[in-house]
Amino acid sequence: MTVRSVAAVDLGATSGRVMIGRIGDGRLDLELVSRFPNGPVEREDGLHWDFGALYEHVVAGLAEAVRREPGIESIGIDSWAVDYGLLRDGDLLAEPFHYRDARTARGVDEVHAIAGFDELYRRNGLQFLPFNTLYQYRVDSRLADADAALLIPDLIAFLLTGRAVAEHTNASTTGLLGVDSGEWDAELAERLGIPSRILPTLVDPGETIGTLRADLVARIGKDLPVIAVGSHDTASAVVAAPLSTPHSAYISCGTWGLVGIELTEPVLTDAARDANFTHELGVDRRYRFLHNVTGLWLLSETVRAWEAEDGLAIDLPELLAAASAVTGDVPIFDANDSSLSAPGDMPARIAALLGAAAPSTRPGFARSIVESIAAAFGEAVQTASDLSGRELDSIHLVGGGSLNRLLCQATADRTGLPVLAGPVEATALGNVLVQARALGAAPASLEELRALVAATHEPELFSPR
Ligand code: LFR
Repeated sequence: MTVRSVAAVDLGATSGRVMIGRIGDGRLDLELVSRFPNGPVEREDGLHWDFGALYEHVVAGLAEAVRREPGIESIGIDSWAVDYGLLRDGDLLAEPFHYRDARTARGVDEVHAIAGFDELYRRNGLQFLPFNTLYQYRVDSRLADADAALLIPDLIAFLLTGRAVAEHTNASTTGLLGVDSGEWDAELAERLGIPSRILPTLVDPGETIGTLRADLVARIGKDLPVIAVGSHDTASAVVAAPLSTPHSAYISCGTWGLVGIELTEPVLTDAARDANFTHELGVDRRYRFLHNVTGLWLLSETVRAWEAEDGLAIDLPELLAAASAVTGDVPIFDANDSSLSAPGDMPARIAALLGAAAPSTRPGFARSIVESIAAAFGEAVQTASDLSGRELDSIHLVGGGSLNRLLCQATADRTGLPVLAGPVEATALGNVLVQARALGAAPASLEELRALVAATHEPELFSPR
């Protein structure tokens, strides 16, 4: 067997990256080609993504990847979920909105006046998040002009190949996909005033979306196919979470902490709905039965505010080391409090939740944040177990949060379960694995793919204390 290589584009809410993935001869590894910042940008009509800059970074990163590794055989793209661009005759009508934009509140009220949350949950199986795409569509004044709506990875794939499709895992985060059927719920869309013509043909991870447009072949340096992967970043991350038994929970931790288990059948009970547990579609039609916990967003926004105050960069590892050294109990707050979701002065908003108990030092404050995230993780793990009736004996914590040792240990302590941390780049690895499988360069089942991850990326164990 030889080593094969692919390019993975992985766009997160705070940074994006292009990587080369290599697989074969017992190997599975990543080479970082480029990393670029991402985040909300304030425009006249609200919060957006600087999509033009992101797209340029993607194309430049792909060109550099091919320069470094001319043997690359394909491209896969994943990003955060729910956000989209509207097209008319192939042209982007407006810069995509950021899901943290405040306009969605009106969308929620309007949608729920037509179809209540209970009905929505029965149809789409999704937890309530105020930014689910259907709420955004409802208040998008450009919708009437559009002939297609593409989620971010699909939009990039369209710009690269000219083919407009909707990859299944990410499509499930719109709220317009039937949880049982896996097909567009056109009836619901039309009832909500969302023209079903904008919903593109669905494709599954592993299908080839198309090949690069001629001008991009020249710029990137090679004629390459774009292969659909689990284009929702969390779907890709869970592909590469080295779960070895159904009794393992996962936490995919970056900006968000996605806490749950993998199921083959949905659990559409009233209790699951009331606990706000979602059924996002996974690769190979598994369900991610999980709850969104506000993750490292709380820490990164806090650090951003302190840096603005000081006019100086803060060394995160140093801050976390000082936070680890804090002795005694720190107060915790509800990490999912809705006051913490918009960008802005995070320390003041957290202090308002903590009241008089708010730690007065920065290490103490950071410790409160980490412990509060871990407490919310613990609660969600317990709820996942209660709702599914499944006993859980370990937690795989993957993504950027796996580097945060304080968080990993606090999660083990608060759940009483061993936490297996890593891989840190689970999302990019999942992206690579699904491309490799489509190319015949990786095994067929998710279980075998995960075994390969486990063999090549040994997790670090945090035992509960
Ligand atoms: C994680 C993630 C979550 C989704 C949130 C918003 O990056 O994709 O799964 O709920 O971002 O899209």
